Amino acid sequence: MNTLQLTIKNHIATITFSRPNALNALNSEVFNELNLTLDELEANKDLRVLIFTGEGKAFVAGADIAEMRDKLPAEAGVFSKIGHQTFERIENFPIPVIAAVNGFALGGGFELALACDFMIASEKAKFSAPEVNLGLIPGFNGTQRLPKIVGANNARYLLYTAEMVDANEAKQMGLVQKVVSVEELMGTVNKIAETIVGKGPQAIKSVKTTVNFGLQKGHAEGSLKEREEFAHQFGEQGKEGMNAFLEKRKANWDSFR
Ligand code: CO8
Repeated sequence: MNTLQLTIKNHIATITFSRPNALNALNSEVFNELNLTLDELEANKDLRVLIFTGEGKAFVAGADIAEMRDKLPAEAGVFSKIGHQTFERIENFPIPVIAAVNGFALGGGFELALACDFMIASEKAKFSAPEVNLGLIPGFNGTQRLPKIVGANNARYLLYTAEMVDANEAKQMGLVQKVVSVEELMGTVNKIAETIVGKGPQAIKSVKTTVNFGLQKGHAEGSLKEREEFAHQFGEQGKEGMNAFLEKRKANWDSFR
């Protein structure tokens, strides 16, 4: 891979965007390599958590403006569709996906982080939807995901002004769940990932599916989905978890995926 690095350890995969000379901007090659990597990770049933981060001073500084500049409207539409499909894949990935935001998360990079399950940021992280500075609008579903996460008015404010907010402001808006020092970022994110790995793997997948289902379809359908998923947990894995509690021992999830 030319544009990203993959490491896998203890059921946790980490994808590092790695085009530091272009602040990890997303071009066609990145999307291609990202989708191939997601194919590989999806087939690996031992994985429990996926982490995204970036090399250097950016998480991802947006779509690659140099590649986008000469696109015709129809080509821009195709590029937007590739982004939509890829980020939907991330949003609905079968395991939790954490954005470890080390630096600039701008434009398409901000939209990528919005498609993750949650964000942990370093004090150096900066967030912005700067598309209107370029006479553009978000094209990877930022207009759709941002209002759901920070509320309509916060979203409108960020989308109209292109203001760059730091990690603490992002936390106040509910964009980011934790802010830590640069040195602590990957250690903290890995610890959170290990906490998730310690839970019932089918239950974690089921929580993710159920939350997304409700967000996409609304309360009534989400509620039915929860009932169905709740009942579904009463197989061997749920029994192991409840038995472990009653027997005062640690649950053994080794045989479950
Ligand atoms: N695309 C291409 N190259 C980039 C990008 C980018 N998004 N961001 C930075 N770079 C390049 C710079 O051109 C520079 O290259 P070079 O060294 O060859 O001149 C290199 O990265 C380093 O950047 P800077 O020298 O600018 O670094 P600074 O620390 O001075 O500034 C900033 C950092 C503030 C992050 C600045 O680089 C910047 O403003 N970048 C652009 C951010 C931006 O506008 N992003 C949004 C892009 S639009 C978008 O993402 C739309 C998504 C939806 C697309 C839908 C499909 C149609």
